[in-house]
Amino acid sequence: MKFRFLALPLLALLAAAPAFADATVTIKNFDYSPMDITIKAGETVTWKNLDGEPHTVVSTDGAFRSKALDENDSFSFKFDKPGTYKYICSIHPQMKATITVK
Ligand SMILES: [Cu+2]
Repeated sequence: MKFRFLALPLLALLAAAPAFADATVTIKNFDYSPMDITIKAGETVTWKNLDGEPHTVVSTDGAFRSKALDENDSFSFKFDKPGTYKYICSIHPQMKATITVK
């Protein structure tokens, strides 16, 4: 019987989680974290900005481009093709990171 009391909050947690994100990159202190991640083709990366400054996520070869993300905004992109995807923040071009898709 105890299980019933546990199951409801657990289901609520699952429903609240973004089911589409296979990997998450946080943006904090003008850095992407982790800076380099490897995922599988078909997976989705979600970036979330935790800085008070706006940041963007812009592929250097044009594969994806976010709008300016304010604090706590997020951006997701699904990577269908294997490859190495370098990206920068277009507002602070010294911010660089890479997604590797296998
Ligand atoms: Cu930035």
